Amino acid sequence: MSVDIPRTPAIEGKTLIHLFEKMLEIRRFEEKVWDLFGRNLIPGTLHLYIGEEATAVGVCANLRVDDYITSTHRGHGHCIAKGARLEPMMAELLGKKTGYCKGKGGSMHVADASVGILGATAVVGSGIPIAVGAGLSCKLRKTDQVVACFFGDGASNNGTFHESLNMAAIWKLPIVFVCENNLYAMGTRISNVTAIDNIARRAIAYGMPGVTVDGNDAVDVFQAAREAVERARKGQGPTLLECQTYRHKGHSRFDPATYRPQEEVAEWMKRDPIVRLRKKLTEEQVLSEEEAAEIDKRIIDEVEAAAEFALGSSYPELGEALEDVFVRAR
Ligand SMILES: Cc1ncc(C[n+]2csc(CCOP(=O)(O)OP(=O)(O)O)c2C)c(N)n1
Ligand SMILES: [Mg+2]
Repeated sequence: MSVDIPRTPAIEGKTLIHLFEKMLEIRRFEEKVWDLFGRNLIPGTLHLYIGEEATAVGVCANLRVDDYITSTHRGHGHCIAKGARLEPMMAELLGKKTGYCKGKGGSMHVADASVGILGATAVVGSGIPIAVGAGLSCKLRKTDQVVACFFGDGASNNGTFHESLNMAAIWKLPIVFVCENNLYAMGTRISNVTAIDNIARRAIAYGMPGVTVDGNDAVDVFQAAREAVERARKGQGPTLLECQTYRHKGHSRFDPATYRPQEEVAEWMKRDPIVRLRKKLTEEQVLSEEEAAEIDKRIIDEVEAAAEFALGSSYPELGEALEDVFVRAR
């Protein structure tokens, strides 16, 4: 089914529906974990991606299963968008044995090598050099795989960002550096720590294209990422893609985010990426209201089933604490 949308004639209806479904999957998953956390069923903390879904989904919709991503402390959305399954995701967050890391990693350490998720990490900026290593591996193995590297505006002031982009550009590595500029690094507003408005301008210094898009518009992100992924796949090197977005919640589950002006929050709430895409889909008759509601209902059921699976799973045994931590030397 093709739809005629200004500026996006090449995007098929089925792709738009895929973007909508994946964003909803992330949103409903995180709403559920917000609830479970409140019931003291999730240890540690959570960094929710609610509000930023269009970025992960728009980028990952251009990737193949054998392409790679690196993720961050705010990684649930990246992992779900790249194809992580809800059941082991949920179980990992609850610290259960059936989780992706057997319950020993938690929210900030989800990985699934079978779909190219090289891992989330709690150390800000540390995924960026890992993406460079993965990109170098793709190049040396002469595959046409691509790496999407997600990181925040805060991470872009870390030394690893500058060193990694420089190296990736010199070696023309197949990487899309995706900066999720949500205006804050914990409680620090970007204008207090970054002298330029658009982080994408930094690409000039490393001799690669830099593109800024509306990170709350899944179609805009999808199109810009498509170009960047194609460049990378053709051996033309990395791109810096800045997606301007906003988290609806605080930095973590413990943060009431009182440092953000109410008017700013209200303004961004009006730009909710899921509401926007749903409106576009129904107005352009790609989906009826009933079909959109049915998709949402199906996803809520899938998330509920994942939660039941996780709640019904066992915790790891104490004796397993050090398993999978060290490799025995031969
Ligand atoms: C190396 C390092 N420094 C500081 C921290 C504490 N910390 C955790 S998240 C965060 C802010 C990150 O901001 P940003 O990169 O913009 O990502 P966002 O949380 O906005 O998605 C900081 C400073 C950390 N985890 N690692
Ligand atoms: Mg940020």
